[in-house]
Amino acid sequence: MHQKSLIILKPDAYQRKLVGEIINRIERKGLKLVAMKLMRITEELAKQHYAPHKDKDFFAGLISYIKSGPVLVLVVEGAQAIPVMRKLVGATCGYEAEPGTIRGDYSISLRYNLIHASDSEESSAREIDIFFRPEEIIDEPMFISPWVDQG
Ligand code: FUP
Repeated sequence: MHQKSLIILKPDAYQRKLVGEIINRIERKGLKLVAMKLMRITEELAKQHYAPHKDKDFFAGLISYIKSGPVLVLVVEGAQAIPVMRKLVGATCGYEAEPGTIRGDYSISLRYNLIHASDSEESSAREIDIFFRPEEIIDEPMFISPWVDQG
């Protein structure tokens, strides 16, 4: 199933110059980049994006972290893009994530875990809507598709 996933390369990914490395992994896997925005997340956007966590004890810390510096927000597309991205990203906690995953290779922290990836089709649609207007999502055929996402 063809899906879109909303990805955020968080302030630690930007500061640690891991943006290129992470995008490289996403492209190498076969997913397509269809939107991208380097920005600072405002308090309002942060609260909207993390609304499902609003009652958690880590909410305030999470909001201040995501606002603490520039982030790269992306939409990636491809076959099973949501579960594929979750696998590439690894477990929430950097010190528990498997080596070979983005968090497993580059994070040793629960909060500073480098990257967000949508966890369902419902959250993906909600999150894409927060950060992008429909006309900002690129719809461009990829001529290598038949070699990448058959079956
Ligand atoms: P994930 O889907 O793996 O990004 O993780 P969650 O949606 O469960 O949590 C969102 C973010 O909250 C995580 F990226 C890290 C942060 N978090 C904490 O800071 N403390 C916690 O105990 C759990 C999550």
